[in-house]
Amino acid sequence: MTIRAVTSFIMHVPVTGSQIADSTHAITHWGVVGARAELQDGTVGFGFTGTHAHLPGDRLIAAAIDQCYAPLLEGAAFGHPRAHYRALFHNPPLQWVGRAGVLQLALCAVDVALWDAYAKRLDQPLWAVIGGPARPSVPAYNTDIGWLSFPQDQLVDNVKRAMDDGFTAVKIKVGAEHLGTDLARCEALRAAVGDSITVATDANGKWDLPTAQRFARETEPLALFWIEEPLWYDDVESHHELAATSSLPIALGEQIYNPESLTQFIRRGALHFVQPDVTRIGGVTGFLDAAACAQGAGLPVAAHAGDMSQVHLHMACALPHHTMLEYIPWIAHCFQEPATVLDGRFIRPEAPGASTTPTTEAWETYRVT
Ligand code: 0YR
Ligand code: MG
Repeated sequence: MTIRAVTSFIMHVPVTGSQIADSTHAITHWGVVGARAELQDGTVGFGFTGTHAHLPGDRLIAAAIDQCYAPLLEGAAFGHPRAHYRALFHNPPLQWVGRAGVLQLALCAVDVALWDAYAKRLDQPLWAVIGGPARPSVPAYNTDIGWLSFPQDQLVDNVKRAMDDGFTAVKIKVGAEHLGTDLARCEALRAAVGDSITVATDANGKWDLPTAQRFARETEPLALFWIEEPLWYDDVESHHELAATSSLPIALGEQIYNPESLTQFIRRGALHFVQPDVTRIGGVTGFLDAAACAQGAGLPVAAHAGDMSQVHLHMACALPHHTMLEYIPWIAHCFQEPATVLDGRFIRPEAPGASTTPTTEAWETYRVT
């Protein structure tokens, strides 16, 4: 069985409303930049990375798929996705310009496409191929209600509406221009919804150490579930210092490109909730390695949804130490098997593959070149 063709695609899908913002980014569309891998027997696998729909950057990722990875796969025997990953990652000229950034995002898309094809050929959902199920459904937390661009009243209303829909966990963005704004929003939310709801917070890498320490100290009575990316993404020592001086758990991982970098944070006790993302840390292959590192350290995994949880739902169904999974509904309708939440829980997917096959309609509506 050989790999017949690997080709790139770019889709730009509108976000809820017309624009949303966190502390660092304001976006109008989610970029689904991916690889389509076709095997000799007609099996087609899809995989993608997630971007902020910046077309010049997306074109670089697509070019890396078409020009760097496709030539190494086309005509080759279709093997285990892990073996392909190893060969593509350690290809000497690509390793020189890769390991992170554009090339790594491209490789992630390719890896997921190969896992999708692999699972389809076994006629099993991906969670079964990687050793699941560990659970019949997965608790969801809603991020789409809590953007920093929402005024405080709207934020509180959104969370109440999410609770009416069955969510018992949410994440709100922090990292406003003034810390007082963040504190007021967190206090208002806790006062409005009571103690029963899980409230996580996400600063998207905005703060310095003293600001994060003050946030942690002043929100202590609010029993927040975690602070995500309080500090610059690569700064292990400052996260270590924050962990050592505050009781607020730290979550991070969405900006990390490989399991080894993640392990630096784990070794230093610099995080509590591990948030790898198939779209950045090395596809399904890198994610499974990262999850094993977390398991060895006794830490829970809570995947970041660069894939809007299409693929991560399979990870969460298969891994016993995966905790709640991020819910952002922007691109679910683009796939033949959309990641679906009912009563606050993701339903287990059942179709063969990684739930990454786009519908014909999405393919025709959202593709850009
Ligand atoms: C929007 N989730 C995140 C989005 C999201 C970002 O900029 O990309 O907020 O990926 O941090 O936890
Ligand atoms: Mg985040």
